[in-house]
Order: sequence, then structure tokens, then C-alpha cells
Amino acid sequence: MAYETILYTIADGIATLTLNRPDVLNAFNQAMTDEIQDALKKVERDETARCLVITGTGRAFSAGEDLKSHAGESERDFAASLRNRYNPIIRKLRALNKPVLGAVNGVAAGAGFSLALACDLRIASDKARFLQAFVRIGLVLDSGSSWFLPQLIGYAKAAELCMLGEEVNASQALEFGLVNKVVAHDELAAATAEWAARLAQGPTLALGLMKRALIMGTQNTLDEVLDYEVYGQTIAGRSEDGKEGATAFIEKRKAKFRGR
Ligand code: T3D
Repeated sequence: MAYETILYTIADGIATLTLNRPDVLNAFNQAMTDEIQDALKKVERDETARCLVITGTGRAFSAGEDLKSHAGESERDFAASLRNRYNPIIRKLRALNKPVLGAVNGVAAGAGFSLALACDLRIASDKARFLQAFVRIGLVLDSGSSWFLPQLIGYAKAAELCMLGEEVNASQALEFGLVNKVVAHDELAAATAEWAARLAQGPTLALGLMKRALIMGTQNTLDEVLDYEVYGQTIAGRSEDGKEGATAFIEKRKAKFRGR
């Protein structure tokens, strides 16, 4: 599939998906959600892709659904839009057995905010802003924000942001735990490259199992998680990278992981 609304590159084990409709703050139209779904399948299948970075061009990460593309529509099928366009993206990002790093370069609103929340880690530019815009247009949260937000920042803060439609700046986002770190706008690319390289050079198989266990930890019992850790450690410990990690420790050198 040729991409018109996103950019997709892969280099040095890092797949980068860039939302690319800057004139509308990278709002999602049908083409863009189709293309994101296609690119995520590529990342999933490509063994050389060991980490995914998601970012945007221009001054936005994403302003959510392209509201202008629906001007004049009498009846909109929200259920079909969410089920067929957004939910598969969020599900795929969470199921992806590779780490996903959001580089939030600017405003993230509505489903754009949800997309950022679906990443495993987030680095924000000091120009980033976060807005649960839904209340302003009479809609409810979607694309997983109702699940991600209370877990990340607690129920009361989530309710405040969503019900009052409060905009959060980058330093507030850091304080609330919405992002992992904030850097000067000009340093976002370098900071993202540094973390992405560390992730891409990590023990990919173990990182995928770790991601699954952490997600389980948010919704399963301790007993269930303990069992999953047994399973995960068995797989990771027997893997090539698991053996390399132990050998490197004994030999007092840095492990060289190959992602399997
Ligand atoms: O519908 C379904 O399928 C269900 C799924 C829903 C998911 C959703 O995401 S619903 C929520 C949609 N998003 C929003 O409600 C956010 C709308 N945008 C804004 O509130 C503001 O634009 C921002 C707070 C994001 C940024 O404000 P600001 O002042 O920095 O920029 P701006 O001037 O408002 O926007 C710049 C341009 O981008 C402007 O175009 P213009 O006037 O220069 O030609 C604006 O219309 C356009 N733009 C911004 N957001 C969207 C958009 N165009 C289309 N869709 C947008 N969402």
C-alpha cells in the first residue's frame, strides 16, 4: 500500500510511523487510519523492526478524528468508525510484542491523545499539549482513553481532564504521569533516537514478554501474573538473548542482543 497520509521508515531496528497531515494538525481521516493499520501489520511482521516510534509532522501529534471530513453528513456511524478504524489500531499497539515509543511533538487531542496513551512510553516536547477534546464536541472518550487515563493518572484527575475538557501542558503531563519525560522541542528528535536505539538494541523477545506481563499486571490477579512471569522467564531464559545476557555478565562485558 502506498502511503499518502503517513510516513513509514525503518532503520537500525527502529520503525518510525509519522502522522503526516500537518495542515489539519494530523487529524485522522479514513485514509490515515487505513494506512496506520497497514503500517502496524508491517511492524508486526518485520523481524528487523525491534521498536516502533510514533510521532507527527508540524506542530501537532494529532488532533483526533478529522471533523471537517464529516461536514454535511446527516447521520454518522460512530460504531463502525470506532470498531473498524480506531479500535484495531489501539488493540494492535497493545498486542504488538515490541516496545512502542510515542514522541509527542505537539498537541494531542481526542483520539490523538488516545493514540499517545496507547504507546508504552512517551517523550514529550515542551510544546506538547494534551486535550481530551470530546466533551467540547459532546462526545465520550474513545480509542481506549477511558482505560488508559484512570490507570495512568487516577480516577479523579482523569475525570477532571475529561469532564471539564481541561488542556494539560507538557510539564503538567509529566507531573501527572502522562509522559515519561519532557525535553526542549529542538531536542525531541535526539531524545527519541536515544531511547529508540536502546529499545531496538534490547532483548526484543524479553521486552515483548515484559510488555504483556505489565499489561496483565494492570488487570489480572497477582496469582495470574506470577504464573505468567514463570512462563515469560522460561521463554526469555532459554532464548539466545537470555543466554547472551548471562554470558556477558560472567565475562564482564555489555550484552549484545540480537532480538531473539
Ligand atoms: O468520529 C468518529 O469517527 C469517532 C471518533 C472520534 C475520535 C475523536 O478524536 S473526536 C475528537 C476530535 N478532535 C477534536 O475535537 C479536536 C479539535 N481541535 C481542537 O480542539 C483544536 O484544533 C486543538 C486544541 C487541537 C488545537 O488548537 P489550535 O488553536 O492550536 O489550532 P487550531 O487553529 O484550532 O487548528 C489549526 C487548523 O487545524 C485549523 O484549520 P484552519 O482553520 O487553519 O484551516 C483547524 O480547523 C484544523 N483542525 C484542528 N483539529 C482538527 C482540524 N481539522 C479537522 N479535524 C480536526 N480534529
